[in-house]
Amino acid sequence: MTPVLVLNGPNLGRLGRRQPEIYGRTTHAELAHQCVAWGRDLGIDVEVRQTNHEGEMLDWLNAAADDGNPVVLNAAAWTHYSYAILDACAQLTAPLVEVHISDPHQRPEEFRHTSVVTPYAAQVVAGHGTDGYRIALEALARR
Ligand code: CA2
Repeated sequence: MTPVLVLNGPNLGRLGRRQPEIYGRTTHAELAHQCVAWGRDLGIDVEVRQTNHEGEMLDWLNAAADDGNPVVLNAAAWTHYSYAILDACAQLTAPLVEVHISDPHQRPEEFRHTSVVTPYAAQVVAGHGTDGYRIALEALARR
């Protein structure tokens, strides 16, 4: 079965360790564990990865396009400015769900109000904390 890839971008490896008032107390390791368990409940294979390196994320997205993996993507800060991420999302062949732990549109910084991912996303899940990943996996399991 083609696994669903949960791809997390820069600084999300620090989840649960800084800014809990915005991003909550769940660590990335705990989130990865939960995503795999949610996938098991939904009957889908889930693989979770996190990188601080844009080139690595691009390689993962390009491979997902070639292999037809559905993707849950939290591109973190790259969401707001990376045309390389935009081009890679445009190539995806299976559904993409964009996830944000916070709701960038409700945050005061103007730069967070733009997303290069949204035009290619079947759904955007934002502002549900790390539960947003479960919502995204449920959406992909329904397709
Ligand atoms: O709300 C989200 O999921 C974001 O994608 C998180 C990004 C931010 O740039 C986006 O605007 C919204 C930042 C990720 C940084 O993650 C940290 C987690 C814990 C502690 C420090 C940073």
